[in-house]
Amino acid sequence: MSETDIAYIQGRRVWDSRGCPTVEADVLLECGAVGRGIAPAGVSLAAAEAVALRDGGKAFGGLGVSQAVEHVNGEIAQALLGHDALDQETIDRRMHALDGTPGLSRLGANATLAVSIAVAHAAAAAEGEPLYRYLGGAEADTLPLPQVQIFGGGAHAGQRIDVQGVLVTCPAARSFAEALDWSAEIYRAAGALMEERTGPVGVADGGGWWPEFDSNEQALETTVAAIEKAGLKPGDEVSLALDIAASGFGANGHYRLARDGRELDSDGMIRLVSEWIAHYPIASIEDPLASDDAAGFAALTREMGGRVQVVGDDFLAGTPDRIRAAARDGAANAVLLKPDQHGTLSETRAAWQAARAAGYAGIVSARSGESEDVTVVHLAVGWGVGQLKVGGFARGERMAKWNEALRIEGALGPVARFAGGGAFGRSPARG
Ligand code: 2PG
Ligand code: MG
Repeated sequence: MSETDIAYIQGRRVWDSRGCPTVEADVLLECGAVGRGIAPAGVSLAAAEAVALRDGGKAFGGLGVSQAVEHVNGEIAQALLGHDALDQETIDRRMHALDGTPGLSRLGANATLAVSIAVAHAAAAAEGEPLYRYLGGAEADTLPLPQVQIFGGGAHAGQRIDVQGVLVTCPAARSFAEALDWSAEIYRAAGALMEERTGPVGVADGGGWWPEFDSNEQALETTVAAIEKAGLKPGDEVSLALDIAASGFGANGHYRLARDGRELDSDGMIRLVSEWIAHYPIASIEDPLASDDAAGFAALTREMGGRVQVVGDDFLAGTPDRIRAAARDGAANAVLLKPDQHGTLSETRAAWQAARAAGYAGIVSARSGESEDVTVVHLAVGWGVGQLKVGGFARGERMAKWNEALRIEGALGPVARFAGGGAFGRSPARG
């Protein structure tokens, strides 16, 4: 028996930022070190994602997690007790083998992810290191470029506008802290602009302001106005990053914009996004086409990928096979990494390795349903991913993560670097 063997695992039901049930796991090691993980939950479900286990039935809209929690306390605990927490890969593989399905649907990816995260934290605690250092060693010195949501939209805001998130990113800032200072001023300015226009304004699921707009373009214009109102220069200092999440309003080459009733085919969607890129200081576009539109992704990336980062979220589902296939077609140049799409940290890391090998940039992302768990920040720094997206500049589950990144920057002190604009994905220039 070793000091870092798992001695005890405790699962329980806790609640996420939307008030929905989710799975928490605590892992205790023989040496007394403990770690905790909480599974997040999103709404944009890519076909290839790992599957969270929900109880169904009437209670909590069918979103209960009692079976997933039972699996943590039963089968998973039994299979992992006595195993070395320092060997994350073996532990994650064991959970997969125990589950027996490709998407972890039997045990629940919410159960396995909570345990996987808890194991990593317990192992780091046993080593006496913060998680980012445990994962990345002394090389883990780079704070990611943040994408901060100014307006929510799409499924995070009752489809009030089609675009799921209008975000800002500050590549010209000199540090992570400065990028957050700028984002905070822009967020405040956007709130003041909305208050002038429509009176008191609420926030959407990801912490961005509620998008009380008549068109997607108004949201983009207001964000540019907020950057200026904050005394910053759109384009030079601050750029827009859009999560279009086009699978929310399109499939089979057909897109329907709910706001203005426009119906577009894939080419029309590419034209619309290209116009936005021409008119607004956009540096990054995520899921500009539906996840089934690989040809559209390739065409848009050929056209625009030298100028902007083209991010595959639902399109790539963070899976190595899809990343490699997309890279062969030249579709997208960056991948969003959401640990719950994989169900274990080892698979999330494998996805990032596949992305890097294919020349893609990466963005570690929280989900729209979140908690006080700050693990994603440590993954971004520990794996040197370069970009981080955890939502807006409000709500505790968002601020917990921004604040954790500030703590890491402070702890690194003079050796801390800031990824800045070098973190963006770019396709090779054509011709
Ligand atoms: C996304 C995420 C985070 P969700 O699409 O990038 O904003 O949304 O977690 O709802 O899938
Ligand atoms: Mg997305």
